[in-house]
Amino acid sequence: MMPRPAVPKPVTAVASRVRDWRDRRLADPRHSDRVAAILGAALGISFVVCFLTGLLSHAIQHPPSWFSWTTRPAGLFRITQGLHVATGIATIPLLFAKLWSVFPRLFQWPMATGVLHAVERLSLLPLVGGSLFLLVTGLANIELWYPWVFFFPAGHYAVSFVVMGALLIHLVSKFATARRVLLHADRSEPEQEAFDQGRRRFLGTVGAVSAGAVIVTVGQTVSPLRRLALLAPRHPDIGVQGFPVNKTAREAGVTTTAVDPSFSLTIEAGGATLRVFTLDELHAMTSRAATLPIACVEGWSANRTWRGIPVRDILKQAGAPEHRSVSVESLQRGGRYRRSILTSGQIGDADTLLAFEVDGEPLHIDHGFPLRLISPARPGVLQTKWVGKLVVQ
Ligand SMILES: Nc1nc2c(c(=O)[nH]1)N[C@H]1C(S)=C(S)[C@@H](COP(=O)(O)O)O[C@H]1N2
Ligand SMILES: [Mo]
Repeated sequence: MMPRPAVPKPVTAVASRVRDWRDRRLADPRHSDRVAAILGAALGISFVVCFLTGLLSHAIQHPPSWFSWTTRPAGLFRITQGLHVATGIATIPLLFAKLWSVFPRLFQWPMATGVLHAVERLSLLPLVGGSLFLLVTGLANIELWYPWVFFFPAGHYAVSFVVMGALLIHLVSKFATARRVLLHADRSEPEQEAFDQGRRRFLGTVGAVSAGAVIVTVGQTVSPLRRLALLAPRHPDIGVQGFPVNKTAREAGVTTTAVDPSFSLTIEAGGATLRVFTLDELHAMTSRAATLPIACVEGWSANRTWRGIPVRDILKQAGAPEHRSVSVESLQRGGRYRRSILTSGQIGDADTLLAFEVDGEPLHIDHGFPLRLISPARPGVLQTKWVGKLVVQ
């Protein structure tokens, strides 16, 4: 039997033009396997650090029964959350560089060579889409801009798991190639020199943009760099009494209740009122000073010296049962951050205060006058302002 003549594949003019364009691009050092692998490794590190610090922040704010967060060192959350925001910001230029670098590879025919390859390629959708979502929502949150309907932390948290799942698939499928191109030269000697130069210039630029983006924002929490924090929306030393305010008394609707001369602090347990303290009674108790940061989840932090009464002393005077958690409630009527829970461990720390002074001055109403909670290593959102009630759980 005569062998059948090979039928030429119907490659259309467009398809072959696309293939030529792609091959030309892939010969450019900026689109090489090695650049993809190096950017991939950098992204892998920044994503994992960002994910772990994000998980930690979530666990501190919504502690599962097995989790208990420390109060020491007092600045620990400030560091982990600073890292979360800094790695997120560093990721933005890295991600765009990586997308631009690997973009020509999307134009591949056949689209997939098998089921596994198809899964790997499909996983790029949640990987890229989810990463962009995390970076855009994270950045908008830092700017206190909420152009969406969902609750930011819940959406940001849920999508991070989608991205981590897709990233795992991506890592497993690319690991062998990445390892090979990172360990071995991928050109012949004469070509290598020029190729390496192009590659280094590109990676150097991407690295510099990424580091630059961090430097102009990280001063919001690293004080020696505060003068460089050109793009940081919050400065640790700008605001009433020299530090930022996220929610003003007016926004919280407490401008009359907070200055009411009949203000008192109520301690409740088991549905009954244990004790009511007037401000004068509280001021007459032995106060304590502590230098502690307000460390907002948005990445800014400000270290200040607070004076107030340890929560554990107030509870003791009220005859409250010990070793319980306590709900700290604000005069603010609505809003998500009108209350926070202190764990018994946090209450046990003498520096967990209901503060009435900051840096030697009475608290400004925007910082929580007449009483605000301040406790070591807690996220800013849990440092409840305008405290009017403690409810023993
Ligand atoms: N009652 C109440 N307390 C609150 C908030 C709030 O919205 N309402 N915001 C919190 C947040 S997000 C932060 S970062 C700190 C900011 O404290 P500051 O304004 O004194 O800097 O207060 C916290 N306490
Ligand atoms: Mo905050």
